[in-house]
Amino acid sequence: MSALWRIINPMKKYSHKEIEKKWTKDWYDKNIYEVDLKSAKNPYYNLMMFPYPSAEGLHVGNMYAFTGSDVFGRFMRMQGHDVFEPIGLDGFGIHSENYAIKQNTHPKVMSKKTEKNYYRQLKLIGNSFAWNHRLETYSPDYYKWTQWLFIQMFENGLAYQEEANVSWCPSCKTVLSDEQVEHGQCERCKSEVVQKSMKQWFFKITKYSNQLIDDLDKVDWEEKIKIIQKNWIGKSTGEEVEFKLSSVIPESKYHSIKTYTTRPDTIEGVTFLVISPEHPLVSALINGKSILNISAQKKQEIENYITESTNKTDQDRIINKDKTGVFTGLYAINPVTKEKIPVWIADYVLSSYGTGAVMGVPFSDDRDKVFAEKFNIPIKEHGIYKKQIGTKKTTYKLRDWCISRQRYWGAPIPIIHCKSCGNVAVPISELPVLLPDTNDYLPTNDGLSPLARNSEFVNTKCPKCDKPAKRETDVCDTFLDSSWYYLRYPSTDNNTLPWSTEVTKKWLPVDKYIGGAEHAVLHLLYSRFVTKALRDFGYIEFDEPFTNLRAHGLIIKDGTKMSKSKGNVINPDEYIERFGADTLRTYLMFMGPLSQGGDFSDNAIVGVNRFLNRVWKTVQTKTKNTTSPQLTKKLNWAIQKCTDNMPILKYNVAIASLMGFLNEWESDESYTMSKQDTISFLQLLAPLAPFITEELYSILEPDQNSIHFTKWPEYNNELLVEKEIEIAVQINGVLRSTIIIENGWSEAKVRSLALEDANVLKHLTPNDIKKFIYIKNKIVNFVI
Ligand code: ANZ
Ligand code: ZN
Repeated sequence: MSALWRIINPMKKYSHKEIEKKWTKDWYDKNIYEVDLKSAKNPYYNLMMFPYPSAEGLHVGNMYAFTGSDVFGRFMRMQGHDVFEPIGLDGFGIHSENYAIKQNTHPKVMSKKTEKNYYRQLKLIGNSFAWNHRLETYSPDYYKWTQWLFIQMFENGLAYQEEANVSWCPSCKTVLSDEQVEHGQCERCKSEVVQKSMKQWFFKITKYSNQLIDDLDKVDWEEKIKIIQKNWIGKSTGEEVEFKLSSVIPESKYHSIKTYTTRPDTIEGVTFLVISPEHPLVSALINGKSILNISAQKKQEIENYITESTNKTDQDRIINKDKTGVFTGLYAINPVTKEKIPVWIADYVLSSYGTGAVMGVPFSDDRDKVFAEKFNIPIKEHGIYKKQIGTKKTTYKLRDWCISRQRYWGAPIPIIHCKSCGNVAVPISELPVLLPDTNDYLPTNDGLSPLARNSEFVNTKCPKCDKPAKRETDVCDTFLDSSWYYLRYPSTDNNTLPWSTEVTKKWLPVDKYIGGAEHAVLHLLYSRFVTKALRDFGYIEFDEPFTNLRAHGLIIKDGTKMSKSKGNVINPDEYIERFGADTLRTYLMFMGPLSQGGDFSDNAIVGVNRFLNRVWKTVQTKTKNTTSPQLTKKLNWAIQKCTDNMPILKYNVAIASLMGFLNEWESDESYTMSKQDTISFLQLLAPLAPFITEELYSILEPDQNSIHFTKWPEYNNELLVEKEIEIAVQINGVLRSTIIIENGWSEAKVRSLALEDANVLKHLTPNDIKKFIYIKNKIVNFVI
């Protein structure tokens, strides 16, 4: 930089407010982050999991995920990709509606408020979003296509209505899908759910059980998420083994009971059978006339037991340690030992799994053992039976996706019930079926959606026969809204189709997906299913929506996960106001690898702010005509560190190297950098701190465009001679940080670097140090 420039422009103080405002405006005025979706040569679809904020706004934990995804997108852009980074709002559903109800505000009004605040906050953090493509799931332009998707499922035989045992949340006053029940509680409100038999809409996700397991091999996902999903689908291979009843039930078709077992070799140890309370044989027993001579007392006993167990959730029934049950009075014959064995009803056997009947082997199976011991059933040692006795069978734990909700705030299910034609889909040309604008939206306990009270909505004509008919009044599960949004983003301008063929071919599947691991069996499973179904219907050509998935860690505050329910949320607005988005972003990314999350602390953010202030000053005062030879190697080292660690989301290591470099640059008054080298340094920092780097770049290169579209610097392998080492820093034996040192550094140098580390300073003040232990090139431990 010429001395002349310095004279004309005396250095100003680093004013994050001024800079961030200026560049936000500049970027959006020029639309620099909008990609030309049709002509882009090197498309890269960088997506963050769909946010569902409430009107309270985003907290720092949310910002952490958004920033993590954006830093990656910015890095890829500087690698020469045309990065498409869309954003939108998942605002239909119980989470938004519950909040609106709590605030006594109509969900529609509340959602407008949420939307405004949410986009305002998102603009502040400087993500390179393609704002022109944003979408909101409650907008009729969007849910029209959600309804279209429902109809595709219906017409292709993947959506059906059936009376079934489902989980009901008494607080949300709606049914839930299996995936929304966690440890017997509603995923949203944490109330205990109850079981109810209700007529509901289901999607046949079970048709894809096998593919959903096998295709996990095709995607680059974290192993931990793949395992959770595989276990949820729960593939099991075994045999169906039939047991004849010792006396035939004349009036029923039941001459035998079919069990499902993964251990047919234990057949010699079977001393009883158990059927689930929902097994059809049970109702035959209670309702049949001349069935054996079952006493009225026995019947009553059985009926009581059924009532007792229908209130329990499946999860309760499996984990319940105290086994309960009732003897039926029936006996069956063990086909191998020919022994007569009692048939029991017990709810630790689930009706929805296998055949709903189990052969009891108390000698080998723990559950059976507990049961046999409680009810004095013999426990028989057995050998290994080698011959095949049953028929081979594969079963899955996964059940069909219950999609209907008895709530207001969702996309109405586009079905019309006609007395003569049955269930008829609303014609596509009549979509969307608009959610009526009404003040009568509160959920009730009667199992009906509030829409059922709206006769204007309910009464319609059958599209087939034109006779009076009634609309379906349940709405779609919010997870249906989010199961396909990534398909819509590149095509938000298409009014006639949910997505355009060419653009979809070019941009999908999503290249990088970053989000929370808590959706392993919810959103991530549903989206995969929907994608496979749409491929089979012929609408898309790929069968996995997310090629590469990485989960981010959680932000901890005061020892627990930052969340609204814990009451420990930090509003990013204050920090952005005080320190700027660049500082907040860089600080969040410095806490640790993105996969690990971190512990939020005020002291540490101050340290990062100081770093950016030093960047501001040093870049402007020490950029001259040439680079001091002492800095060349160090800069090369920082380029290598950033280049290698950005793609694996270890931004913390990248930042540590930039801090290391800056230390070196400042360490001697005479050290200077050439303009080109300073720009390289700024480029490395650009994805993390997009505003300050843009400002400094514009000072150095007033005639150039944005730094964010420059080509990432390259490092020279030959200069990487000095080996640098990552070492752990402990305080009282607890890992607090990682620093990068160079081979051969003195103990004193290592110690002083460790004491500059923000994460270390969070946990000690130098005066507290009692002892310093350094194991060369491995570990630093401060005893305090
Ligand atoms: C006899 C036996 C002996 C079993 C033994 C296991 C061990 P996975 O592996 O999860 O598929 N089972 C079958 N249907 C059931 C149902 N509807 N509800 C509850 N339990 C059921 O488990 C299959 C095993 O779980 C089956 O194999 C059956 O018990 C039980 F030493 O049969 B086994
Ligand atoms: Zn009709």
